[in-house]
This record gives sequence, structure tokens and C-alpha cells, in this order.
Amino acid sequence: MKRLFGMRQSLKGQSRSQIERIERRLFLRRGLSLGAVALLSGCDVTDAESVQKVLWAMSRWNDRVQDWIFDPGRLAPEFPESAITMPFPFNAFYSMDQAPSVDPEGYQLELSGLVREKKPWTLPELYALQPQLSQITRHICVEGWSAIGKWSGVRFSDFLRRIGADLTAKYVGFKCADRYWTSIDMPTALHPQTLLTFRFADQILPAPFGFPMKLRIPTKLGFKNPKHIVAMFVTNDYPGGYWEDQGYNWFSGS
Ligand SMILES: Nc1nc2c(c(=O)[nH]1)N[C@H]1C(S)=C(S)[C@@H](COP(=O)(O)O)O[C@H]1N2
Ligand SMILES: [Mo]
Repeated sequence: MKRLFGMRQSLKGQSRSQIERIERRLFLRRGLSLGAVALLSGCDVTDAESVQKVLWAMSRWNDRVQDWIFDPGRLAPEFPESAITMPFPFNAFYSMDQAPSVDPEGYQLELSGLVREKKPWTLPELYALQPQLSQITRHICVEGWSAIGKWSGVRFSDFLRRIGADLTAKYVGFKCADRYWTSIDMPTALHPQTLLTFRFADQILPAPFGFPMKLRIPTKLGFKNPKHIVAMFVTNDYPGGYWEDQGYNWFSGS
């Protein structure tokens, strides 16, 4: 609502009802573009394909609005150690015993796209990154559960600067050892609470919870937090993701 509030300030002299009318009009105009999508597609609700198309368009429109209201300074709540959920729930698109086992010796993080330093990173090099910090936040899964956990690592913004990423690019994409993939918007990548983590509950990330590396984003839903990251790329071409390509809303954040 940043822009609406800005608008409210610039209208200081106006009466409340006038301001409310203007706000309504702004909402209507945005609402209309959504209605127009449904009208233009001439959607026949018995035709699954055109319904699908309209839903996709609505979700992409939703991404734009969420990006528009995203406040890079707004922080997700943090909690004391006593609030940590134990045992912490596991989730993936497979069962816990099928989590990938990544060989720490042979591991290399591959970098590509709009980054200056494309040299791959070994685990000892990643562990040596400074400064390292810990954060206790709530992880929320679309499947209807949430849990509070502690993750430690480096600010993702520090890492992106270190590799000379183009910070004006639109997206950062991730590929994982279990063939999962996802992508996020650059403002979220640069958010101060977005961490590239190596530890969970003060231990090296256990295999099911994302060894060797998980991107922890407390401002986004669980499925936007990739575990077992093996490659990263910076791009202006929409990369989608494993669940996103099956209909989960891409932005899925606050
Ligand atoms: N590589 C990978 N990352 C993933 C997933 C996955 O299946 N593979 N699942 C996502 C989903 S839906 C959730 S809720 C969280 C679960 O993380 P947890 O096992 O640490 O609770 O990981 C996310 N990141
Ligand atoms: Mo999830």
C-alpha cells in the first residue's frame, strides 16, 4: 500500500471522503484489468483450457501487485530460542528417506547468468564467508502447517555483491540436488532477512533439511525456500519453478 499512502499524504488538504473515493477508483482501475482478462479471453467455463489460462493470467497479475506492495524494509517476526518447534517438520515432493545425499567433498556451487565472477564455490569456501549470522523465524507451508526454526549463514545480499551479480536484474533462480527448482524477485533476494544458510538448529544442515545449503526467506512461503542448492543464476527471463509451474502463485510472499 506504499503508493496509496504516498497518495494520501499528497492529498492532505482534501476531505476524507474525497480521499476514499480516489482510493476506490485506484482499486477499481486495477480490479478492471483483472476483469478485462476474463472478458477478453471469452472464457467458456466448461472449457478447462481457457479457465486454466485465465487462472494463470490472474496469478501473474497477482505477482505484479505483490511486487508492487512489497516493502523491502518490512521485517518478518523473529523469535526467542524457547519458541523453536521440535521436532521440526520435514517436507519435500518425496518422503524423508528419499532426500538427496550430497557428497561434501565433490560439492560445487555453480553460478551463471548475469554475474561477474562465475567461479564455482566449494563447501569450505562457502563456510568461510563472513559475517555469519543466525535467525529464528517462522516457516509457513502452503499445505497448512507452520514451524519456528533457527537457520545460520550469510546475508544473501552480501553473497550476491561478492559474486558481482547484476542487482538490477529481475530474478535469481536456483537448481537443487533433488531436481527441485525455484526463483525469486531481486528485491526479496536483497532483503536483509534473506539468508544463504549452512546450519539448522546450530548443526550443519542435516540431509533432509537441505544439506549443504538452503536459502531461507522468512518473507516467503516454504516452497520458495530451496534446499540442497547446487546452482544459481541471475536473469531477466522469468524462470518459474517446480510448484510455480504447476500453479502455485510465483511471488508467494509479503
Ligand atoms: N530442494 C527442495 N527444496 C524444497 C522442497 C523440495 O521438495 N526440494 N520443498 C519446499 C517446501 S514445499 C517446503 S514446505 C520446505 C520444507 O523445508 P523443511 O523440510 O526444512 O521443513 O522446503 C521447500 N524447499
Ligand atoms: Mo511447502
